Amino acid sequence: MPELLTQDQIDQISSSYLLLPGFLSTEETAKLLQRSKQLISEFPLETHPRTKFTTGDDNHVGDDYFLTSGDKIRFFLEEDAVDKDGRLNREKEKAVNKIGHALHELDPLFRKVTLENPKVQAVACDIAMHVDPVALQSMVICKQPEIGGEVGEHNDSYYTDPPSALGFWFALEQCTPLNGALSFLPGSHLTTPITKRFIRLPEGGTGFEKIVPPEVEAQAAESSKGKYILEACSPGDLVLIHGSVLHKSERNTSSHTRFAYTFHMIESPPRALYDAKNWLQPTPSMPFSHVLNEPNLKLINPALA
Ligand SMILES: O=C(O)CCC(=O)C(=O)O
Repeated sequence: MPELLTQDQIDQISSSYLLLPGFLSTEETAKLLQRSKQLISEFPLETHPRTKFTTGDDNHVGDDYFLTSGDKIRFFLEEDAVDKDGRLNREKEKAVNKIGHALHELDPLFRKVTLENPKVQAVACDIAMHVDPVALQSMVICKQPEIGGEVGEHNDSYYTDPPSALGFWFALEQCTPLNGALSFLPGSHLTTPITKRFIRLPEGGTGFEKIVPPEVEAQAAESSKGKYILEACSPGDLVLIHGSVLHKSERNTSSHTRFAYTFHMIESPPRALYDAKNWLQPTPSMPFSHVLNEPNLKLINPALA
C-alpha cells in the first residue's frame, strides 16, 4: 500500500510529471524562502568570480567556481546582471540566478526538507523507482524580475546508466506564465530519447556530449515539437518530474521573483552506473546523500524502470 500518494498519482508520474499542491507547509516554505534570501544577502561579492549561469547549448558555464560547487553552497549570477567589465548593474539581491549545489547537505533547513523529510521518503518509497535513492544537485533558482534567464528545453536523466533521475521541484513563490513557471511536454519521455549528456570536457569547462547517432537525434528533435503544458504553482507545491520528460521555463518578464528549490534523485551504484564524465562527481568529503535509512525493496515500478 502506498504511504502518501494514491495509485493514480503514482501512475501519473509515468505519464510525465505530478503536481502535489501544498506539499510543504506555509511555514516551511516561508522559512526556505527567507533562508535563500539570507544566503544571498550574506555571500561576499568582493571575492566572487562573477560566474554566471546560462543553459544554452554553446554557452554553458564551466569555470572552476562552477566545477567545484557540487559539494558547496555557491552563487551564480544572471547573465544580464553583469556588465562586460564584470560589474553588477543592480543590487546583489536582484542579480543571483541560482544557489547551488549542496544545499541539501550543508544547510540545515534545506537538509531537513530533503534528506530528513518523512514526506520525501514516503514519496520515494511509493514511487518505487529507486532501491537506494540518493539526492544531488540541489539548487535554489531565483528567476530575478525582468532578467531571470530562461531554462531551455531539456530532460534530467543524464547522470546514470540506465537513466534513473526523478526531479523534485518545490515552488517557494507564486509561479505564473509571466515569471517563468515550468512547462512540460507530456509523454515526451516515451518518444524522445536522451540524446546528450552534460559533461566535464577533457579540455576544461563543461559541454554536451552526444550519445546517439544523428538519425536518433533528428527523430528526437521531431518528437519534441508537441504542445507544452504550463503549470502555474503556488508556494509550497511540489512537482515531481520524470527524468526523461522534456521541460523548460521561460525568461521572467514580470516584476516579481520566482524562487524555487529543486534537487534530483537518482539510483545509486551498483544498480545504476554513475557517469564518470558527469560534471558533478561525488567527493571524499561528500559522497552522495542517501534519502532512505533502509533500501526500498518494493518491486521497482515497471512503468518507470
Ligand atoms: O526552475 C526552473 O526554471 C528550471 C528547473 C529545471 O528545469 C530542473 O531543475 O531540471
